[in-house]
Order: sequence, then C-alpha cells, then structure tokens
Amino acid sequence: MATANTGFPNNFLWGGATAANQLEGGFDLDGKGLSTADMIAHVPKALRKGDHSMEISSRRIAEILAGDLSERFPKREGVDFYHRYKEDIALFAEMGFKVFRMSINWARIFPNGDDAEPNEAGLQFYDNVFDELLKYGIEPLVTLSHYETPLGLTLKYNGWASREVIGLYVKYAETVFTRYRNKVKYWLTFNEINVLTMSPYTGGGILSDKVEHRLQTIYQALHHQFVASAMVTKLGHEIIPGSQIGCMLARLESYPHTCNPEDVRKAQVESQMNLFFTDVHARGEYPNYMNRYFAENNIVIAREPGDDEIIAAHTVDFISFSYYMTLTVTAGPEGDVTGGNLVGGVKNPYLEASDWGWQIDPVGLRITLNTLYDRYRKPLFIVENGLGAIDRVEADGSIHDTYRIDYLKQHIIQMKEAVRDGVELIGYTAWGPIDLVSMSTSEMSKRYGFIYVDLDDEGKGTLARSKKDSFDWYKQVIESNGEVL
Ligand code: BGP
Repeated sequence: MATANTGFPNNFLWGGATAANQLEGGFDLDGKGLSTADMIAHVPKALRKGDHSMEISSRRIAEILAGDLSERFPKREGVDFYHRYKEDIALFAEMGFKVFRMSINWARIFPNGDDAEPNEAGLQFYDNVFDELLKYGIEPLVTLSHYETPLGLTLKYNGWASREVIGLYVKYAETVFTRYRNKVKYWLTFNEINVLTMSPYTGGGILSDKVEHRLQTIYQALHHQFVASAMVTKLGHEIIPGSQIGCMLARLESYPHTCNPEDVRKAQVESQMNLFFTDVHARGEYPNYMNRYFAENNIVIAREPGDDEIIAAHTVDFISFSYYMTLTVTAGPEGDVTGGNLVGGVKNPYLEASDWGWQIDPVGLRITLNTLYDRYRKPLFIVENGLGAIDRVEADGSIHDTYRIDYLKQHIIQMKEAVRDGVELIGYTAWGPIDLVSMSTSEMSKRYGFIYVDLDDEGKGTLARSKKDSFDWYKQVIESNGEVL
C-alpha cells in the first residue's frame, strides 16, 4: 500500500539566498573587473524604480565610466560581505542553515571576461567563503551567473547576443569547477534565465542601441545561454563526480481572470512562455509551441551543428526557481493594463500585495510546485522567496518583523502541503537572509533579511548587523524541520 509523505524529508536543505553584486561590495577590489551590475547603481532613480525592462545604451555606459566611479552607492558596496563574511556566516550557522545560496561574480575571476588567466585573488576570496561555510557544515549552492556579465564582454561582444560568450562562460565554469571541486556540489547555471526577455541588459549584458530586432536578439541570446548551460552541466558532471547542476527560473504561475475560455487560453499561453525555459533545460528540446511564436515574430534562431544534441544530452539534475507572486491575465482590453504587479497582468481581487505591489499568494506556491513536478518529474528547489518590506528599528534596537514571519510561514505551510501531494522538494532558501541591496530599486530600504544591516539608501550607516524577530523564528523552523512555524 502506498504511504503518503507527512512532512519535509530529513535531509531537507533549509537556508538563505544571495547574489554577489547585491551582497559583497568591494566592486573594484583585488583585481575585480567591472560587471554590468556595477553600472546599474548609476542609472537615475526615476528610471530604476521597479523597472524590469531597463535598457542601458553604450552612451550611458561611456558616461558612467567617465564619471566618478568611487562615489559611494549602496549597490557597488553591497553590504560589505567581502570583508564581513565570517561574521555573517556565523549568524547563518546560528540559525542552523544547511545550505547557503550565493553567486560567484564572474568579473572577480576573469576581470574582463576574456582574460587568458584567472585572477588568483578572486579565486582565493571564494575559497575562503566556502571554507568558512563548510566549517559549520553549510553546503554552498553557487549560481555561476546572477545578473552580472563582465562589462568587458558587454562592450566587446554585446554580451550574450554573441556566440563568442559561450566559450568564455564555459572557460569560467571550468575554472571554478576545478578549483572548488572538493567544496561545492550544488550549482545553478543562470539566475532567473527568463528575465532576459524583460531586461536584455540585466539578463544578458546586451546594450539597447545594439539591438535591431529586439525579439530576435533576445531569443538568440537565450539560445546561447541554453547551449552554454548544457555544456557546463556536462563539464560539471565530469569534473565534480556527484555534482548536482540545476537551472533557475523566475516562476510566474498564470491564472485566468475569469472562466471565459479566452482568458483560460491566455493564461495557458502565458504559462507556456514561462515554462519554455524549463522545458528546454529539463526536457532537452525546444517545445513545439514556440515554433509558432518564432514564426509569427520573425525570429530565426541560428544554431550550429551539435547545439540540439548537447541540449538533449545534458539536461539539468534539478529545477530551481524563485517565487514571489502569481500573475492574473485576461484576454480582454484591460489585459494590457498593469495591475500593479511587477510583470503586468490584472489585479487579483483575492490577493493582497506587498508595498511594492507584488501580489502575495502562498497557495500559488503549492500550485507551482505541483505544476513543475507533474511536468518534469525532477527534484525541485525553491531558491528564492520572501517579503521585501521597510523595517522599523525600535529605540532599543529590536525589529519586530511579524509581517515577514507571517509571509514566510504561509508559504512554508503550502510547501509542506505540496510535499504531502507527492512533490519532490529538496530545499528552500529564503531570499536575502541578511539585508542586501534590492535588485529592482538598487536601494537598501526594501529589506528581506532575518539579519538587519545598518545602511540606508544613500550608503550611510555603520554596516552593523543585528537580529530581527524573524531570526529566532527561522532558527526554530529549521531546528524542527518545518514542524514549528
Ligand atoms: C529576484 C532576483 C534577486 C532579488 C529578488 C528580489 O528577481 O533574482 O536578485 O533581488 O528578485 O527582488 P528585489 O530585490 O527587486 O526586491
């Protein structure tokens, strides 16, 4: 007789997730080159705010480079993990983290992206971080590319628009796989690979003035990333026996606004456009439904012999995704109006939204987990989830972030339901376990952490770390393996 799962597996990977450019700082230290992310802090605030389709031109980059790069902005200084990683990792260990998601900043290893030799100081920094994590028994989960392409590759090749970048990325991956083969088992190839469709600069290091046919450039760049991801999956398995290499999607479950079949069909199409990425990564081939989209939008993907074979032969070991919100869509005219959600759609009357308009939907996480597991039958890993909020520090220094605890609790309850539904879920890393710079606003005031960092939007503050109420709460969640919420 079949037995149902009752809760999280014993080896469930609880932890937190970060990205180098939002966390580390030291943007120009020890031989690090500039990356595309380092330029974003200079984009005027009005343009940055909540704007995912942000475009950056070569003229803008030239202006930024001609200006004063040492001027302090939170983004380029991150929260100084570069110098404080020991203190921060000790706090993660105190919460009982089993896993820590971080990214390697490619430009720390290959400052220009196409250097002949890697930068030893950059390699050493990550050795130190991994050693510190392993000292506490925390498993590193490493993203190879989290919204940062070495700026040199953007200026020279227009980033991922060029096929040349595949080989350079593979060389970078080979370098870090070899160096850290005894330290890192879990890897992700590209953060939120689908975001390249919304922001070619953020996802692919592509400059706005070097694009003639936008959709053609976007899907060609994605093809390069799919090939690169498969090559690196192959390489990782060869260099690190037992390694687990995953893809990463910004998952957006789409709901129809009504039961009108036109709305339902619209939701299906939106869903396919989002699942396209995991279809390629996990099933190893382009799905048929994209052929029509490509034909209708005059997109012709240039492929080289062997591309389809490598994509087919080296699919991912697990599927990871970020989950912040769901999307509600309609075929009606109001469907073109943004309902306050980050990525459009109409307002869902059943959901509350965060202060940034991200519609909060814990049940949607259970739906998402079931959708992905039914479709791929591969282990799933939630590598980002959390609530961006403005925290208030009380006179005695305490921070009562009950709203954050409540958000996370509701999502974990639904995760547990999904596990009971039979979904194979291997881990959960809450986004920004320590406050870090927001991706969409480049500011500090949108905070996700269990650990508060004293730093404001102008880059002022002591950088001191302190525990919010959610710190002890998450500690007990991990201790009880998700039983005490
Ligand atoms: C994801 C990114 C992260 C992160 C998170 C929260 O899309 O992968 O880098 O920042 O969103 O977004 P934000 O910082 O804009 O609140």
